[in-house]
Amino acid sequence: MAEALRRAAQLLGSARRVVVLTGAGISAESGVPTFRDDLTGLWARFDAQQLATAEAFHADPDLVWGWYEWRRARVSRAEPNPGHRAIAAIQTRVPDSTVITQNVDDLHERAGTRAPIHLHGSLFAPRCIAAAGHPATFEDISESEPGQPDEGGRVAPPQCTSCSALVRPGVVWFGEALPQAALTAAVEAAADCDVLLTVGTSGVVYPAAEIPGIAARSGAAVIQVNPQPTPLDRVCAINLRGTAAQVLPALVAAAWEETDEG
Ligand code: BJW
Repeated sequence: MAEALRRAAQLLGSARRVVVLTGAGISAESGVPTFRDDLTGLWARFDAQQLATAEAFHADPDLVWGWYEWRRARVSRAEPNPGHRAIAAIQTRVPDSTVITQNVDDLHERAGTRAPIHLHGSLFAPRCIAAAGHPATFEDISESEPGQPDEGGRVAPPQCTSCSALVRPGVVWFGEALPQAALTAAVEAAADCDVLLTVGTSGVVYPAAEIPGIAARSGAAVIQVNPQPTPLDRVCAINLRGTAAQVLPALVAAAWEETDEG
């Protein structure tokens, strides 16, 4: 690990364009459950097909909206961890860097990252189901309600005040297109970077999972931070097996200590 960290730090410290791609693992140490990890994963307790699809929302809007309200409340109480802060520090050190996240939380922003690209939308940007991309105008009563939504509790979604249609979570469900501008910007950044750092993603959900391969085929060094092996291992020049909050601060410290000394 020490030698792999040193090599990764050399690559990062000398890069002029860096892309960081994150998944649920970056927020795990902030107390936000991942999707697929045993025991802690959100989908160990809930059936994804039951909750994270447009079909599920149409079949049972209260159940699905309640699940997202529970997650929104949980994320609001969470704080960025040292991994999020190390990524913000990379952006400070390398101004021409891009942070791409599959996460629907706002922990990168709260750690100081400028304009992360959200490939899968946001828990904080609900929209009206009537028209794609139409932001919802609705009275958000959840902040004024006593208590927090329960895990698995049902909450009726609000209605759009301008057209009366139901309001839905502003996230990308399976079978839905990713926001085109976000995906284009992510692919362009990956094709034009020196180093791509992939952190805390299982690499099984497409098209996000293609992004490290795009960078590798364009000549970038791909570095992965994940305690577990993933299908992305084969496109990675370096695999750092550890958690984001442990590995990333050490990587950033080593990257710029070496550059400053050299
Ligand atoms: C740590 C750690 C620590 C733990 N530190 N690490 C090509 C091939 C096959 C299938 C497809 C394909 N292209 C498209 C598809 C279909 C589908 C897909 O990918 N299916 C596969 C699952 C088979 N993709 C889609 O449907 C996408 N849409 C699409 O392609 O549309 C096409 C279209 C075009 C035009 C018109 C219409 C359609 C949409 C995908 C949307 C994904 N949405 C979700 C839910 C978002 C809402 C919500 O939050 O509820 O996004 S699914 C879920 O998975 C969520 C995540 O962003 C995403 C990725 O998960 P992630 O982040 O990797 O988390 P985990 O839990 O899987 O992994 C955590 C990792 O962290 C693990 O590796 C741990 O080891 C690690 N870890 N602790 C560091 N402390």
